[in-house]
Amino acid sequence: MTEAYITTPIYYVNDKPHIGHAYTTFACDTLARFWRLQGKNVKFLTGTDEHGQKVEKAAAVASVSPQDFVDEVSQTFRHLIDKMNVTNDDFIRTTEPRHIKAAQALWTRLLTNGSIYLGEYAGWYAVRDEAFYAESELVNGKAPTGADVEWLVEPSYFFKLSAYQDQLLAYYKAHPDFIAPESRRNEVIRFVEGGLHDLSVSRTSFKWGVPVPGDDRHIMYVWLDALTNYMTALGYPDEQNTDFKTFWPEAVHVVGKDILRFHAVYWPAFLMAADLPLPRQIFAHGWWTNEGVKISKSLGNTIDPIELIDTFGSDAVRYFLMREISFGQDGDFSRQALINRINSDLANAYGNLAQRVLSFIYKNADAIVPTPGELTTEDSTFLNLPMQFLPTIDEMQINRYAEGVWALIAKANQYVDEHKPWDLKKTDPERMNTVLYVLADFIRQIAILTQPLVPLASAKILNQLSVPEADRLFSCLNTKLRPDTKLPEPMGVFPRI
Ligand code: ME8
Repeated sequence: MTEAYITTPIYYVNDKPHIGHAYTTFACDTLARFWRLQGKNVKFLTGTDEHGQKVEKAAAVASVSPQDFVDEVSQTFRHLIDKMNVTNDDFIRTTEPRHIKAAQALWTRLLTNGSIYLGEYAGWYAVRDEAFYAESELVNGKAPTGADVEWLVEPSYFFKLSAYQDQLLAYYKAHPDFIAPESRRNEVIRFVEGGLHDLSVSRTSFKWGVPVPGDDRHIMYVWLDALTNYMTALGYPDEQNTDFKTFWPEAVHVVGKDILRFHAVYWPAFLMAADLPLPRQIFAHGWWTNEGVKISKSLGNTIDPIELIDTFGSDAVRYFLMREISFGQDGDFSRQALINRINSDLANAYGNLAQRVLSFIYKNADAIVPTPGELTTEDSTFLNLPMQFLPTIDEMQINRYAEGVWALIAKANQYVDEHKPWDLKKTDPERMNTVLYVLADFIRQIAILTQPLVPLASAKILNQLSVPEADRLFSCLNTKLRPDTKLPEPMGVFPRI
């Protein structure tokens, strides 16, 4: 059995989840489900990033301790994944002892082998914002927020990032799939070719973080802390842990394009310095806008995924997000586009196919899978289509997979229209049984294929066809629906909006 390890970014808990978070998590869940159906041994991780100044500030604004604050907001992310019907194997929080241990172990390793050194960080600092600003960010000698700035020098640990330029470039070259899609890979290469500076990896100006081992005036830079989560969940620092040995080299980190640099430059450099294996791939997806406008809290146009799921159901929201844009590209969210997809692809195409065939069988074939007569060449060719489709998601193109499956659904609706079981009922009941059998078995295969994209509805359809749980893997596509199987009363699975 082959292994796969897929991760979402761990989300900041300074604010409530929005559609962008749901998007990445849906994509990872769809891939995790797909790989499991292929028979792979999958581990799927998501979680929350709970340290850093932003969180500390948000807690202060809410007048609660940072720990109480993160305990509460982290729950909203857990609540979201329950609503989304996500199949993660673990949920990590960076405030957990297992993670603090892992982050400190990585730090100690980097310090011991000379990859981290103590130096000084100098920059423009705004006390009001508790933030450093680059010279180029200042506006008329003030912070972009309008706060007064002072030149501040504070002790800081640095990671020797500058030493990894050649090694990183050589690695990208030797592993062309390490960063995907290709356009993003090229951006990263250009960035690294431009030269790398050592990276400040500790802070003394605020407290909410993982203490630096042996020097607790400092806390670890939140990204060094956060990136380690992917290994924590596999048992790191115990490198002999079976999960770590099995899954770590298979890691695929799915991230938004905003945080690609942290994952494709800093993270591999940290791992190289620590002499640890690198993940298999960093995949950066695109950015959603809302009705053409950038999504931001200050514009007040964030989209609440919980509200969408409560209104339309998790399958519909997932399907729309996966189908609407090609994975890697930017996309625009509009409620009307979502409703259009639900009505055309889910209700009219898929739902209608299942409903009209299954209720016809229920009413006109004694609610049992009919026994087919001899299949015509046309029947066999049709019934072989899903099998020949060979489920694959190449280059993470989930939308292409969805298009392929929906093309099969269109063929099935065409087959119903051409073979008109309702007419055959009067003229040729034996032929009607064959046509119904062929359709029922076709729908069984479709429902196996749609499981990663609309998991709840697919399960309902497979239940309505009395397909046992054990017979729902992709390897079961070429088995046959057993004639004479008793079928329950069918129910519609996709309401029209
Ligand atoms: O960056 N379109 O957390 P974060 C698409 N804690 N995806 C979007 C999106 C949008 N408009 N907005 C957000 C962090 N996302 C760090 C990560 S990982 C070790 C630490 C998604 O809460 C996308 O996946 O800001 C993006 O990368 C992520 O949310 C950022 O989440």
